[in-house]
Amino acid sequence: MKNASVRTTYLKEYRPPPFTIETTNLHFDLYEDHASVVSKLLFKCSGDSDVTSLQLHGQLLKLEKVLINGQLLNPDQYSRDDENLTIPALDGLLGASFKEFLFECHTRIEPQNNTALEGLYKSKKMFCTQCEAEGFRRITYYLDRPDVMSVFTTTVAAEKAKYPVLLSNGNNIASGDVDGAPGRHWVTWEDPFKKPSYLFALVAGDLLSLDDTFVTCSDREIELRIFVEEKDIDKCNHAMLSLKNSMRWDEEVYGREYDLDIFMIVAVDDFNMGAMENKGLNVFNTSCVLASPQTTTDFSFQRVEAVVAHEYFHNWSGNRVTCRDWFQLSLKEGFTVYRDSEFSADMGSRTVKRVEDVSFLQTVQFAEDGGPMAHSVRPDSYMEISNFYTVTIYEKGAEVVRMIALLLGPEKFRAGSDLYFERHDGQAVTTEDFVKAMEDASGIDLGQFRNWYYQAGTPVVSIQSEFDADTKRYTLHVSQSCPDTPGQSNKKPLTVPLRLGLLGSDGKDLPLRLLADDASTSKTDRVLSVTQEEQQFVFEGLESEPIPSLLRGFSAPVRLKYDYSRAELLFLMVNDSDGFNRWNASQLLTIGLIDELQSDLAAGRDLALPQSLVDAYAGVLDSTLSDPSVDKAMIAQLLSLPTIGFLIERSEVADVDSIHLVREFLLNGLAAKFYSLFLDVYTNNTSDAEYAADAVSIARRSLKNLALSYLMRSDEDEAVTLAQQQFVLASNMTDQLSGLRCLVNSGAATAVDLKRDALASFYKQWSHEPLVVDQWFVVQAVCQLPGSLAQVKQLLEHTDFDIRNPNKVRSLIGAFCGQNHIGFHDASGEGYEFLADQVLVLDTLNPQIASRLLTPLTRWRKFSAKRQGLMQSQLRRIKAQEELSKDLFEIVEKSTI
Ligand code: B3K
Ligand code: ZN
Repeated sequence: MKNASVRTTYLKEYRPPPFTIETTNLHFDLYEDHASVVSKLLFKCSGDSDVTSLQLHGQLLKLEKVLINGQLLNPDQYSRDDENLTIPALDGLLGASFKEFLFECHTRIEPQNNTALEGLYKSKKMFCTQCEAEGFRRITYYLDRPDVMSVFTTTVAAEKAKYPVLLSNGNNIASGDVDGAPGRHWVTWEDPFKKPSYLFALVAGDLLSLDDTFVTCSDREIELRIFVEEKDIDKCNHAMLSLKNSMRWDEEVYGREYDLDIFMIVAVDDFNMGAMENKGLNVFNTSCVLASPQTTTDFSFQRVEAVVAHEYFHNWSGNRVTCRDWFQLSLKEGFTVYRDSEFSADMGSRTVKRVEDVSFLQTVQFAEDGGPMAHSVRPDSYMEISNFYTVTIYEKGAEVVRMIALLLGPEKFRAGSDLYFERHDGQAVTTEDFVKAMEDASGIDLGQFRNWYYQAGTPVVSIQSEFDADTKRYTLHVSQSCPDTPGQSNKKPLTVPLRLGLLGSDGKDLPLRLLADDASTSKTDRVLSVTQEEQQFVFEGLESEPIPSLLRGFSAPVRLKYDYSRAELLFLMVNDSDGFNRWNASQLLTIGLIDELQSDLAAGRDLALPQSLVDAYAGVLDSTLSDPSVDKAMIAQLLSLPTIGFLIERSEVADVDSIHLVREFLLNGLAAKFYSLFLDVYTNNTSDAEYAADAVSIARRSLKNLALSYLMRSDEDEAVTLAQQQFVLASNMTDQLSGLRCLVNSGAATAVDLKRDALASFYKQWSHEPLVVDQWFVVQAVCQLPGSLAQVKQLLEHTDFDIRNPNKVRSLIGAFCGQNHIGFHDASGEGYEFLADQVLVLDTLNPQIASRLLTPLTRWRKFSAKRQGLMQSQLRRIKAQEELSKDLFEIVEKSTI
């Protein structure tokens, strides 16, 4: 598309559709060089609409014919452009007072040439679809908007030998051989639930399935089927177990029962994101379904569980109740991420899950909120909706729902979700409808709270404390503000739920008696509602000055400013009854130390390993070695320094080299100081038990492999040997890959040959497993030693690298630019130039992937003037191209100055 013709869509322009589509009847004939699609749509005029023209969405379609009520239209009775088919005078065709009509059109498409992976396309040998958000219009002409919900009947016909499995949404109601076409067969599927076109799906391929059943709370037996290529059939058990756990959890926690008689998942290799919740027929990236101990890391096992749950939960939060328009995307995504994160918390360690989610939010969403693409959870405008599947819509949206749950409490929140599902079942609604249901069911006013949906930017909450020994009163002075973001200034105050406790000198929680309260309260943990720009909370009855534990569990997605002393942080690390805040105290302590060391470095002073960090590590190591019952995943978190990505995000101006240097200094210092303790941790946590993906075993491996990474920082040959042995002897991918990662990142002279051999043997062992090859690319792309860009460029030429496959692009280019900060931000600017080159190539093939890949360049504001200049010049180089996709144009347009 010509850049100049890209239009912005505004929420304020929303109008209800002039027609509904009562029934949608589709017939697909799939061939190797094209697919023909016949669609028959029963349109009804909505309400008292007197619209007489029909405008349908459609892109890249070859139109063969159009009929209205069986009557063939002449080309002069309709018009077409790149985006629409318009029939200007329906009244002329149907008479003035028509109420409904049957629209039929015959189109052709070329799935085999569809590299954008939107609409109907081929992934290896199979046909599949991706229609959210606006992919259905690449299949046939339609009112491709989520507030048009229709009952779909779909027939798929194809060659039987190549495509024995033909699937679509709902129930299989008929099948047979195609008359007069030997070797071809067809299947008809009917979905009884009305749905928008974005939830349509079709799959045709040579697939096997793992089958199981689930008996619902009302005793209905549901057929569960996971379809994969034959070679992967032994890798579906974990996804199946995750699915059954999700189905049970949604019944128990939300009272939601599955509705159709069959639920299917299909795994495909080429997919733009993780998975898609099409009604009754979820399509998944293989990376989010397949799992086996030998080929899949613990991280991916957990991701499979989370994504299976997420897509399953959409059946209610998204499908039964869907979005009125795409500005409401967080209605389904924020709520569903909240649901899946609570599910994962219930399946594993709640505190560790919270730590992981908050770290991700603080690193990635805070960065988005502070950058040129900052937008609110319910945006007001977009150029390309695909660009709005963001961490703000998903993760901040989930935090907003989490705050509602906290403000309402569990019973009222459940009453609110029950009311929401009951009131809006079968409807396409707004975030406002969601909040209203929560208010109506709870009687709690969320008026001011709604600003969380409308205002972009990360609020800052600053707190100062004051103790008066005479009155025994402790006062918290709380203020809040929110920075300006593109197009939004002068933000209003928000309702910020501030969960907190106060610790006495014995480390115990003290009763929290607010001045206005009934003095008999013995609560030691409570949620304050901060609603004003400046506010005070006075606690009474305190014998001595307490230490506050603020924003427990990260009760609101804000930047909290409170001036803790180092001693207070060490005290909270040990004593806070809130596990999340124990971790947070350790992070705050380390961040303060890193800041100081960066100043030392800038001033040319020698760096010294801070004693408080040594003390903190000694305490944590001691607790894990002396008490085998501690949560090892939590210990691993406490022994990990903040990531470079996180440290960049929280810097005013990020000096990547200094951050990297200081971080390496600390890691090496801690590794040397605690070598023998890390060796004990490593040995104690090594096990030859059979692999299990349960929370305890995953935690044990995460701690063991963290210990190994510290050991590798020593110059000891012993450590290199340990990594080498683990790499060779590992019985699971988590351990094997950890061994490989340690060797690849080792600067030890003894490791040079070992790492080359290890990379070669790993590839040889796993070259037949695409998802493992992806990991092999990632390990090399994120290598922290000099020369990684040259290595990445070389790997672009590898036979297994395929720029058309999003997983490969993410594993090599995405991992280098997004995670290898020291490589990507090389002072020469070569990393930036490399990304711009790749994005331009990709934009002609797959615009969604191209625009997403560009994200690291849009973060230019965080860096020094020199780097800003280099990054900007690459963005401008992209913008200077005349024909960019809408996706890429929107990002460069908004992020260049
Ligand atoms: N709803 C899909 C995302 C679709 C993205 C389209 N560009 C997956 C999910 O969030 O569940
Ligand atoms: Zn989702």
